[in-house]
Amino acid sequence: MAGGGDLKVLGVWTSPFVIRVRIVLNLKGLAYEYAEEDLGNKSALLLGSNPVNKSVPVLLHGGRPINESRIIIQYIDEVWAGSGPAVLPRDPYERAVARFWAAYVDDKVGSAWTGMLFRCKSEEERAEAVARADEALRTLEGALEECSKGKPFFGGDGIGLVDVVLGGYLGWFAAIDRIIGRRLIDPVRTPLLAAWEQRFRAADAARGVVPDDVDKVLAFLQTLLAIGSMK
Ligand SMILES: N[C@@H](CCC(=O)N[C@@H](CS)C(=O)NCC(=O)O)C(=O)O
Ligand SMILES: *[C@@H]1O[C@H](CO)[C@@H](O)[C@H](O)[C@H]1NC(C)=O
Ligand SMILES: *[C@@H]1O[C@H](CO)[C@@H](O)[C@H](O)[C@H]1NC(C)=O
Ligand SMILES: *[C@@H]1O[C@H](CO)[C@@H](O)[C@H](O)[C@H]1NC(C)=O
Repeated sequence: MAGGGDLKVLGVWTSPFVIRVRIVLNLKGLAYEYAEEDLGNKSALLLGSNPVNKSVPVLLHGGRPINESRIIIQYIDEVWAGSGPAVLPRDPYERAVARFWAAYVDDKVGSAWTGMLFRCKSEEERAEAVARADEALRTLEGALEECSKGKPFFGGDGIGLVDVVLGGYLGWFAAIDRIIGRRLIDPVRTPLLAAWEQRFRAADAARGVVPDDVDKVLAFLQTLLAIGSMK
C-alpha cells in the first residue's frame, strides 16, 4: 500500500463517521494506523487534537489533526488526488450534487439514527424516528437513481462521497432491523438501495470496516447507552 506519510485515525469501530473515513483511506490504497478510542475515557491524544468537539474521527497526518469526517474525506481526496479513484467528482457541478446528498444523509439519516437508538425514551419516540428514517431512505432511493444513472453506486462506476457517507450507517441499520423486526432498507420499498447495500458491503474497501456482527453492535449499543454517549 502507498505510505502517504504517517497517517493515524482515532476512531470507534461502530461510528458511521469513522467508518466512512476508513473506507476512503482503503479506496485510496493508503496505509494508516488505527487507534480505537473509548468514548467513556477519551485519550489525551483525542482531547488534545480536537479539544472543541472531542469527537471521532480525527485523522492525524504527520502529527497534525484534521477533524470532522466529511472534511477529512475531502482532505484525503485533495492531498492524494493522484492516488486511487476520486471520491468527490472532478466536475464542480457533480461535486455540488454529491455534497448536497452527503449533507442530506447526515441531516436526515443521522438525526433519525440517533433518534432510533439513543434519544428515544419510549417505543413511540423510536417509531417516530423510524418513520423519519423511512422517509429519508425513500428520498435517497430517488437520489440513487438520479446520481448513479443506472451505474452501481451514487458515485457511478465506483464508490463516492454519498456512498461512503450512507454506507457508514449500514452496520447500525442491521442492528436497528433486529430491534424493530423489519428491514429499514427494505427490498420492496427501496429496491435500488437494497441492491446497492449488497454491492457496497461486498466492496473490498468496505469489507472488515462495515460491522457485520449484529450481536456485537447491539452489545456495543449498551455500553454507549451506559456512558450516555451520542445524546
Ligand atoms: N460531525 C462529526 C460527528 C462525529 C461524531 O458524532 N462522533 C461521535 C462518535 S459516533 C463522537 O465522537 N461522539 C463523542 C462522544 O460521544 O463523546 C463528524 O462527521 O465527524
Ligand atoms: C482511561 O484510559 C487510560 C489510558 O488512556 C487508562 O490508564 C485508565 O485506566 C482508563 N481509566 C478508566 C476508568 O478506564
Ligand atoms: C480541529 O479541531 C480543533 C478544535 O477541536 C481546532 O482547533 C483545529 O483547528 C481543528 N483542525 C482542523 C484541521 O480542522
Ligand atoms: C462540532 O460539534 C458541534 C456540536 O455538536 C456541531 O454543531 C458542529 O457541526 C461540529 N463541528 C464543528 C466543525 O464545529
